[in-house]
Amino acid sequence: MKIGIVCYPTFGGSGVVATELGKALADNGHQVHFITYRQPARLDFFSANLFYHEVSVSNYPLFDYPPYELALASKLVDVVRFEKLDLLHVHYAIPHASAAFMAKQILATYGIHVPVVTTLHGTDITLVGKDPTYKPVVTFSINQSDGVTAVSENLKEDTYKHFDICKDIKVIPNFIDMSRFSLKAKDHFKIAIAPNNERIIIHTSNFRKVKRTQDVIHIFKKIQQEIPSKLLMVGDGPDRVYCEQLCRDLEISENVRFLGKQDAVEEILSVSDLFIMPSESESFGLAALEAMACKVPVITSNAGGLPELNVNGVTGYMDNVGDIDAMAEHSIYILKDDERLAQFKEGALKRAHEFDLGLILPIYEEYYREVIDGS
Ligand code: GMT
Repeated sequence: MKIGIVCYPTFGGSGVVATELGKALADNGHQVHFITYRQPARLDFFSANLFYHEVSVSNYPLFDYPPYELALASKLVDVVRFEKLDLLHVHYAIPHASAAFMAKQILATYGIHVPVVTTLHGTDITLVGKDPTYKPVVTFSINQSDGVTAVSENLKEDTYKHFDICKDIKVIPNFIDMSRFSLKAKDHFKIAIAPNNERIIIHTSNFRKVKRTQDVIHIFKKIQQEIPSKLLMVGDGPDRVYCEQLCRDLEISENVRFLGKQDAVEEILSVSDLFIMPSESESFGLAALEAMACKVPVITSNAGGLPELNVNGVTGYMDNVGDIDAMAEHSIYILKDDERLAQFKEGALKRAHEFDLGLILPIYEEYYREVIDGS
């Protein structure tokens, strides 16, 4: 198949899923065309089946807001016509689904039909999408898509709850490339971070409000009162500065390292003992799956789709959003005993295998064929 992929080319979960999916499809012999405003992170190598088309938005003094959606729609028309794409797969509804709809209408005037699959990732539904500013367009463009997928049952339910949707939504969970995300021998990292064999706790995110990153700091404060430990905060975003200040206020700065955005996150996960994700809302929790694939148990909130990933008492624990005490207690319980920690590590890894790329890729391929045949 010749597939066009539209996504945010950033470190965000939807961009990571789109890029990894595109790479895997290309490895499987499909021709994959990424159409976005920047070369996606993790797509910095040559592959015969991978193509990148940049959307450039020309500015004009009249525009306070350059019209990206129009530039994207025009680019989609151009790429579909000249590359003869069989299907467009857009990740994150806003504004990709409506740009694809517009492109589809324009292509019809050339007698070209291209089916569109929209994948809902999370905040495009739970936060931004249901805002009245965007809701009518999001509803319309989901209903106009030829295929719609969501990354968890919970996100599917939320979509039906908050929008007037007449389409079937197929759940295809996030996946993990186990050959990349696996335990790496990085003992020298461990010695540098935890010279006295302290436990290493990790959080990775984009430090947005929805991630409740300050909860991570409060949980860690309680853990390190009981267990010698270090905290690694990976990623960057608006709340990082508040987290740094909080560490100073709680006088724990010497045990916390802010590492910023990291390409090889699997190497840092490989030396970690526990991952913390206290999110307010999380449609799936790809970062937690990445941790589990590196044999790291997870303490998460029970928000959104997290119960579809984290198995209480096996891969880690889930607690109510904001319940810092319970999250700290469960962390201490896992970390206190070497044998118990080893058991949770095995549990996390075993569960991660259930989301192996090799299992999920054929589901996407079959769904594409179904949509192409039915449209
Ligand atoms: O909010 C983020 O972390 C980024 C966001 C995105 O759409 O880029 O991630 C969402 O999509 C991921 C991939 O499908 C999911 O694993 C995340 O759970 C989801 N984030 C939220 O729902 C907050």
